[in-house]
Amino acid sequence: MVRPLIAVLNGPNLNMLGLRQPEVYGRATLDDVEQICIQAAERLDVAIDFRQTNGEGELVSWVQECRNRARGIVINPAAYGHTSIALLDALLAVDLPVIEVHISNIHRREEFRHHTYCSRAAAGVICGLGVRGYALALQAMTDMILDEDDR
Ligand code: CA2
Repeated sequence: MVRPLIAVLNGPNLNMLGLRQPEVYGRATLDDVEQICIQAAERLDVAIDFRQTNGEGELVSWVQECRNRARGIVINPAAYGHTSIALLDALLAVDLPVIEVHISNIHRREEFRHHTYCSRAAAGVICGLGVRGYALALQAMTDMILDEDDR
């Protein structure tokens, strides 16, 4: 059986993880996050495509590319979550289940981080649980795909 593909997309500045602001984002690097996702995917028997970009347009294109390719999208949109209607439109148009992840608890932070456009397109949002939020999102997405296949 072909393993279902889940796209794990990361937005701007997440390539800096672990290098600065460990008090906010912890000490794990983006490579560590990828390893966490690879291990979770092996355990869950799904395939992942893990990517990061600093470009809004590239992130929008990656979401579009998921159509007819992936079964779901786990996305940490980073700051584009707070600003990008283009990203929201892409997530709404792609017609796939979306789970939004934030490493930090955006609701305990500055007011401008409390709202994310992406949340309107998301089946669920995980924030404040550190990088383990990615593994939890993959678990939830796998459950959602299995539920869909059962129907
Ligand atoms: O908590 C999250 O995962 C965020 O999506 C991270 C974004 C931030 O804009 C969101 O409000 C919440 C920032 C990612 C940048 O991460 C850095 C890590 C280390 C040093 C500098 C930036």
